[in-house]
Amino acid sequence: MEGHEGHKMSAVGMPAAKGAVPNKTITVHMMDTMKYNFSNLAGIEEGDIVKFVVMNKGKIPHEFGIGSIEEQVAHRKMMKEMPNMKHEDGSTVSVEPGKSKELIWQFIGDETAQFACNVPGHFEAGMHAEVELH
Ligand SMILES: [Cu+2]
Repeated sequence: MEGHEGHKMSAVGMPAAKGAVPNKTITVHMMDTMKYNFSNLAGIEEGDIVKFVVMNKGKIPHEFGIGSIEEQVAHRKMMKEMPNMKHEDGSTVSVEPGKSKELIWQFIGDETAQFACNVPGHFEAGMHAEVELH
């Protein structure tokens, strides 16, 4: 990623610093119907540190990744080229069926943040959600 200073790894923020205290917690259920069910997605604001508790309620693996729309496009392209790759880089968690993981993210910037499952075919089937940062 070019043009970003500091530790900002994405156009929509970065993983929260160690010890940072989340000011919001959002539960995410990942469903085999290719849907995310969020406990509360409204009201994420720039500067928020959000703890996402990501649970896979389905029978197949799913991903929960945070990025700008452009970053998610690039991510999906990579996943298609390396289909067996488990992608975990601070902005994404892969969760096996019945398991859960946490991802703590600090939202920075004013682009649209997109949450996406980039397992091949899932995004296209509707497994994504967007939130405007204000
Ligand atoms: Cu999925």
